[in-house]
Amino acid sequence: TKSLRDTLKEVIPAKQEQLKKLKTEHSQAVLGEVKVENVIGGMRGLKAMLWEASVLDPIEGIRFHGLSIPDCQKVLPPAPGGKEIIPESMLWLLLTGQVPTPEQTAELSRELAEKGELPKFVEELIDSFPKSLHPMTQLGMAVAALNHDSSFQAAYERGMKKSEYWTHTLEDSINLLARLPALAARIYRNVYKPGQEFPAINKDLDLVGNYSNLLGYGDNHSLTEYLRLYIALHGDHEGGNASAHTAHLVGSTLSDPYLSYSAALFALAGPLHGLANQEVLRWQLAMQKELGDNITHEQIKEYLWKTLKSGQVVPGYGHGVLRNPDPRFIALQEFCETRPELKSSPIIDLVNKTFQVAPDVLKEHGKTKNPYPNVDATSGCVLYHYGLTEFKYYTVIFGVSRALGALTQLVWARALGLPLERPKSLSMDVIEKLIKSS
Ligand code: CMX
Repeated sequence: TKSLRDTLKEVIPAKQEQLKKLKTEHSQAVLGEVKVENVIGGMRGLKAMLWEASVLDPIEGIRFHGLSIPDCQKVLPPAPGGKEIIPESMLWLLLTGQVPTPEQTAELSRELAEKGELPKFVEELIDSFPKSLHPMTQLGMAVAALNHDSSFQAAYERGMKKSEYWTHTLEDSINLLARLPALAARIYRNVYKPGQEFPAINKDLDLVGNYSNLLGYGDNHSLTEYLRLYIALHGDHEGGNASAHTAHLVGSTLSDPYLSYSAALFALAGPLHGLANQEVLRWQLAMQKELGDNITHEQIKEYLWKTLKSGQVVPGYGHGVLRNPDPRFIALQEFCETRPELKSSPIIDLVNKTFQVAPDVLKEHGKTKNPYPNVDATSGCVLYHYGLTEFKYYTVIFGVSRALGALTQLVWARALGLPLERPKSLSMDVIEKLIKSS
């Protein structure tokens, strides 16, 4: 079977050629216009980044190299004994644009497991953090510290050729992905289950199999399968979202993948982005507490209005690009449908009921461009049902996942020789001048 590296070596030249052609033949072609609303509106809608692995359609949702989520669920190999997509097969697809065989997937799982141990000083660093330090802060700091062993940085210091950038970026990316489960699980154990013995990494298990084991949930097959699906699905959501964009920006300075992804994690830690799944759960539990059992649609509607009238957003609803229910939300809902224990779960029931009411309320409220749920509307609630109730930790799981897409792009950005990112900024005075003179 062909290795990941050899597959990449094969697919990179065609992409380099494609970029060269765009540069030489079409560099002056117009892709859109820049309006004042783009500049003052967080660059929404501005087509300004190259991102290879996935493209987000406002109506259809995400496609990974052209494959929709249901397509991926059909063709990407699961873990042995499992049914759900796993991060390894998603990573292979994101990196190469090809669907891996089960053997290639298993080989990648093994490589990740073999590289999964943490350096001693990183273990000690994590152990030294106060338990009260937010798990995302811990994750970002520990990922940055892994750059101690960066292959990219060492090769850069030695004076590597530009054509070697991508191989060292890949090397670091694989090492980082391999170490994320032990790193993220250590944070969980230290903060929430101190004093328990850490199991060793099992070389025969897939990445999430090991992650679940290290977290202490290895014997919960349903939760492990859910984590596989969730982490694979969440891996990439094109380039403009704050975490992916941050990794891309920082990587464009030739910071190594550890530093680039560490920066991305701090963008993910914001409540409008990755922290939303924790916010959703907090909000749904508060609703449950206030309204008690057998909540009616009418009561949820009132609760939604109360949230909106107090000036807060409804967490888990709306999106910067999507204008339809998020297909990742739908995929997680379908997962819940297949599991009797989730079908009868009060918190999942509340998520479903909220979904039946919230879009109409948000439409009537009239502010958000997208009144439908995003993936976070349910992701944390499933974890909660399975007993992973420490919701400050949820963004860390998102952080393990988003590494797939952000690191893939770093490999492609270096393989394609993309330059330092440096958009032009304008002051309001200059904008007014430009308007007057146009
Ligand atoms: N509830 C109430 N109001 C909302 C809303 C929601 N769920 N979503 C958007 N709005 C409001 C915005 O706050 C904005 O109001 P102002 O004009 O007063 O500033 C207005 O509607 C227009 O916003 P928009 O263009 O529809 O949405 P944005 O692209 O600005 O923001 C997002 C997108 C996700 C930050 C926003 O919808 C939101 O805050 N949602 C709740 C938090 C959430 O679920 N985040 C997770 C997103 C997925 C992820 O990145 O992980």
